[in-house]
Amino acid sequence: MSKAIRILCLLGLVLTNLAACGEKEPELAKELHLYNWSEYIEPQVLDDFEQEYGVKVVEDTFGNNEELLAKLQAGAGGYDVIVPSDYMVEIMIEEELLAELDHQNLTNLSNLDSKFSNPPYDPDLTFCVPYLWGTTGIGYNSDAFDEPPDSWSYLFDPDMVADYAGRMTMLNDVRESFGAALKYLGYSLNSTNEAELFEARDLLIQQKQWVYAYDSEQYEDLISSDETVLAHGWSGDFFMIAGEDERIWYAIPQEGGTIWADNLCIPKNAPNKYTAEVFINFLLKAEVAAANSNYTWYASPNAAAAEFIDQEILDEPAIYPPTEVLDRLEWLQDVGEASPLYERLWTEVKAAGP
Ligand code: N2P
Repeated sequence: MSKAIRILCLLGLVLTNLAACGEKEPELAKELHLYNWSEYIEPQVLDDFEQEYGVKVVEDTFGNNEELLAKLQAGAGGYDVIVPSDYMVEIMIEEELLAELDHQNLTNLSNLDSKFSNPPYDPDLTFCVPYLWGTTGIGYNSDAFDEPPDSWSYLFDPDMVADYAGRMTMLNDVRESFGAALKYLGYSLNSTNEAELFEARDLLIQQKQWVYAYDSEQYEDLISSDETVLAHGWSGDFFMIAGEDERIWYAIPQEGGTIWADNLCIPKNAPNKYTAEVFINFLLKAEVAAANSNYTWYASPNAAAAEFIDQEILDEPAIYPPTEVLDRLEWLQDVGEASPLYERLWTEVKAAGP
C-alpha cells in the first residue's frame, strides 16, 4: 500500500475502496457454475481463467431463454453466471431474479462500446453486462439454392417449401419462431394482438408438415450432415460451421428479423457472487472478448476487442450489418401480459398433428 493511500485511509477518505485500504478481498470460490447457450464460449478462455485464478468453470447449457427462466423460477440454485437475452433480462429484473452488480469489481466495463453501456432493458448495466450480439435469420446449404434464401417466404410459402419439404428446421424457441411467422405476415415480432398471434399460430401449424425438427442446438450440424438444407437460426452458429463446411452460409431476411444481445448476469441466489464478477470482468478484457467472438462468430459489444477480432469477422456484413440492414431489424421485447398467450399458442403448435 502506498504511503499516500495509507494516509487517505487513515483519514477515512477512501471508505468506498476497502480493498485499497488493506481490507481483505473476498475469497475466490474453487468452482464457478456457468449456465450458457451451447457452443457459446471459447474453451481456451475457460482454461485461461482457471490458470490465472485457480477457479474451475463448470458449464451447463440451455436451448432458449424460457428454459433458463423456468430453471430460475423453480429456484434452481447453483448457477453463478447466466446468459439471458435482452428481453429476458427485462423479465428477470422485473421478477427480482438477478443480483445487482458491484461495478467496482468490473474495472473492464470501460472496454464496452458506448452503444451498449446503457441498454433500455437494463439501464446503466445495473444487473448485467452485454456479452455477444447477433441476428436471427436463415442458414442454408448453398448447393441446394440458386440464390441465397433471404426471405421468410423460404420458411412459410408452400410453393417454395415444396422443394425441400421435411428438410428444414425451426428454432425451438417460442419468441423466435413466432417472430419469424409474424414478420412473414407483415406484423411486428413483438405483437400482442390476439388476431395476429392466432394467424401466426395457424401459419406455424401449416408449416409443421415440412419441419424436420424444432431445434436450437444442432441445426447447423443437421445441414452439414445433409439431413436438412435450410434452418431458422442464429447467425454465428452457421458461420462457425462454415469453417468446416463451406457449403453453409447465412442470410438475413429482407423483411427484417431479430437483432439481439446476450448478457452476463448473476442470479440473486448465486453461491459465488464475487467470483462471478471476477469472471465477468475477465470476459470483458479486450483479448478475451475477441477470443470469444473469433470462436463463436458473433459480434462483440466490446470496442477494445476490435483490434484482436479476425478481420474476416469484422468485414462480414451478415455479422456486423450495415445501417440499412440494421434499420430493418427489430429487438424482441417483453410482451408482458401476452406472454402466457404466446406460451399457450406455442404449445398448440407443438401438439398439432404432423
Ligand atoms: C449460440 C446461440 C446464440 C444465442 N449457439 C442466441 N441468443
